[in-house]
Amino acid sequence: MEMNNSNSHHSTIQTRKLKDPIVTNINLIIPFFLISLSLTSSSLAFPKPPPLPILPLPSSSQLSWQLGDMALFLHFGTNTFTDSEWGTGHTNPSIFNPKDLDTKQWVRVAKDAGFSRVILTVKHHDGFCLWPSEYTDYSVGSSSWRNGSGDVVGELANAAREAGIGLGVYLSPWDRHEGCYGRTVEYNGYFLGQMTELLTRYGEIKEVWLDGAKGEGEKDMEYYFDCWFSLIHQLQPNAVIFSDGGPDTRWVGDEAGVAGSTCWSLFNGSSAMIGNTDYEYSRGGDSHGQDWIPAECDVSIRPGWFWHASEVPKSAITLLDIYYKSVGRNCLLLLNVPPNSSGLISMEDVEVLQEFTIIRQIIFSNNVASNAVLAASSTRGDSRNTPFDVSNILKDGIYTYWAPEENQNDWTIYLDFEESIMFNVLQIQEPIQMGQRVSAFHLDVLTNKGDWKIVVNSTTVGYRRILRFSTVESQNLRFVVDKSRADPLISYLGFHFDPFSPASSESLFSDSQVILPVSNHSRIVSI
Ligand code: FUL
Repeated sequence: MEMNNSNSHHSTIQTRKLKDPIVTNINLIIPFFLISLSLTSSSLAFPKPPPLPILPLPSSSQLSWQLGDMALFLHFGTNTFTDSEWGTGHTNPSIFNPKDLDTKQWVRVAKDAGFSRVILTVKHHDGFCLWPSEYTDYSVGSSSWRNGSGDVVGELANAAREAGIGLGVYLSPWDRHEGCYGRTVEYNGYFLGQMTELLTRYGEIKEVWLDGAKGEGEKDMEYYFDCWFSLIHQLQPNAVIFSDGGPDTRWVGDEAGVAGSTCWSLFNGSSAMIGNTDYEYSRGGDSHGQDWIPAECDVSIRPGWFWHASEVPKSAITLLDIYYKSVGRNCLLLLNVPPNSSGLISMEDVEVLQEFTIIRQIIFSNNVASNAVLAASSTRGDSRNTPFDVSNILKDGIYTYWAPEENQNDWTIYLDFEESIMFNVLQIQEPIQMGQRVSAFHLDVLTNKGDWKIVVNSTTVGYRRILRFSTVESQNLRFVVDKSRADPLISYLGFHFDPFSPASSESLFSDSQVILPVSNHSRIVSI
């Protein structure tokens, strides 16, 4: 019945159309009108979609790693009690007895100083395990600490979870204690057995740190890296794997915490040899790299990686310099702060970290551009409701950004501070979820004579780029992208004043720059 009705209705309309030419025309005009109306309203109501991302892109675990900025490294084990760096693997495990061990203190220190995760040497090269592994008796289980019933990894995992910060494990492939080290199949089995314990007993693990170090003349053997990587990703899908060449984060190539002043997260993982790093390639990455493997900068707060009574921590100003050269160069800073033989982070280290935190807050909590009047050379989907407006560059985070219109030959952001303002630090962020793009940029200021003068120029940006230069006092500025792998996207511009860094240290100002002579140039050297 219904089918019939609809058929007859359909034929009625057709008949009418044929009979009456005016009705026929209206029937043609109305749909056309409706279509054009809907097209007009769609272009008014809907913004232009985001630009296409450019490959390679970070995974979600790489993004969360990078957004964390800093991680705290904890070197701890029998070496802490023997005043050594590379234990022989034959120290009596009973020596391990940190009477006041308090992992909550470690985590508190990390959190208060702005570290997003802690990474513990659960087994260093000497083979001593900080958890009771079923595959060896060379562990806390044989120590005098808590009569052999303790588990440092378990305690740290609980403390980190309670505090809401991530946990990572350093499990050394090179093992100077384990008897089967050197017998490839057997040792790979042992290593994977231990890895499985670590990745299944302690909740979420955010990072697995695979150290490529091995002493000269040690037993030769092959590590089954592909097998290790697959197992780790299978058991802990949110973990990043660190090694000399990735797969998720790469070693920067030095132990000073310093990245190249050009630093791409792009890299070719297949050309990196674990245990045989090409230092130049690692510190700078590769603008043509096929893989997203950002660099991690490891460095110790003290001369050694393990705690030694005779050593003292670096100053907060030195840490700030390292911060500029790691976090400020698109990397994660992995700062080692080794617990002492009581099982606590020493007070002198805590004090330095507190100072480091305060000076970062003083410098970076104030963006002197926050009230600037902004303009851009162009804006994608140029209309009032474009989501890519230049005002995004003053909003925190990478998920809002300025995008220029396509096919431009000028990519410039203009800032008018409305009064002369003093600054000596520029901070830039790219929305790296869309790929790393910028490969050259510069900052100009407008002089009293009305011409533009360059303050600083540089190369890559990435997640975060921070540049220091001599103090500039200016009202009008322009930030210019000179070269980019695709239309440049800028999510943040910060102008800050750093009164702490020494004014004229060559090592501090390694980015090429031209210094502008400024009026009323004043500089606070220390407070
Ligand atoms: C190196 C190791 O040999 C050091 O002892 C330390 O663990 C450092 C982070 O990595 O390769």
